[in-house]
Amino acid sequence: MGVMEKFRLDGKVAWITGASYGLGMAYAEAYYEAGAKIVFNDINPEHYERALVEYAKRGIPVYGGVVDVTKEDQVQAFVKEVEENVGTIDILVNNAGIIKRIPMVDMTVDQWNQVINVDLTGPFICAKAVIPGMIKKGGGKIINACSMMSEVGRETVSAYASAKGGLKMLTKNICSEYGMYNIQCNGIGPGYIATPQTAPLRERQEDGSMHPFDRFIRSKTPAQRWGTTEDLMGLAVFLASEASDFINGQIVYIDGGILAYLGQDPSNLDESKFAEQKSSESDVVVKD
Ligand code: NAP
Ligand code: GCO
Repeated sequence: MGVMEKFRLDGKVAWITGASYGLGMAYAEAYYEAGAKIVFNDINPEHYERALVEYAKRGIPVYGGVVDVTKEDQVQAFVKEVEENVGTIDILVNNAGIIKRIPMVDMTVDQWNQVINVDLTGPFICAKAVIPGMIKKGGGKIINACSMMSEVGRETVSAYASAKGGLKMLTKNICSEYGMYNIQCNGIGPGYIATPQTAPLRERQEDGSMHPFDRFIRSKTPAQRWGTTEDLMGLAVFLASEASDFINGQIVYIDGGILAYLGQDPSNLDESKFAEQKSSESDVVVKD
């Protein structure tokens, strides 16, 4: 097999959770281009229906369902349905996630639990559901949506960082426990990417000036820009393909260099150089 063939996903069944827009839809598009059959879910029926229209517009056949990743009965039933109608799931991307930006002392236990349930328990539930099929089939790929917050913290994201830190260790543990079955479990660790999840951090101020956090992130990123969903597609395909068969338990950071860089004084940035980085068109269409 030629080396580029190793990056193909022909005939593989790829399930990307929470892929109605944002990073999940970008992963689905990349996997389709690489030859995979696409399966996705979303918790919100309206977003799910709008995503079906968007996938059709892009010419991407999908199999999907309205499934809450925190509900094991829904997940187990969905995986059984996919196995009957599409085939055994070869690739699982635990992409679905939420964030609540609340100072820790003001956060309720319910708010904390909501974030932990989606961002950490959800990936556990989904991986638990697909691993038996992967073992029967002789192997598989599990890719967890980790984050800069799997490594560092910041104000107001205590639950999210705790979940993403836990997801880093869940990634290493699935690697440890199921690597013997030719299952590779790795994490993709995006930096700051322009999607609906980060839109509040990029909105222009009333006077048209940059959001302070936008200026901060650009001062911490050597490329002085936010990532785009397209930036992540190549790594997502690599981690889902045979090209990464001997990589296991790793979190691969794709952050434009943030984790390597001390950063510069935000006031040094020439604001005139920067247009507001908006989420992609499909994000806006699906996530009203
Ligand atoms: P996003 O725009 O907020 O999209 C999240 C997706 O997950 C939405 O489709 C959402 O559906 C779905 N979802 C939420 N809760 C769910 C549940 N219980 N069951 C099923 N689906 C659910 O997020 P994103 O920016 O694309 O990020 C995707 C993943 O990458 C997340 O895990 C995020 O933490 C991680 N990440 C993002 C960045 C970034 O800068 N954007 C960086 C690092 C890591 P609804 O909208 O219908 O609720
Ligand atoms: C935040 C952001 C981040 C990004 C991402 C960074 O509020 O700090 O939402 O958490 O989503 O996780 O890698």
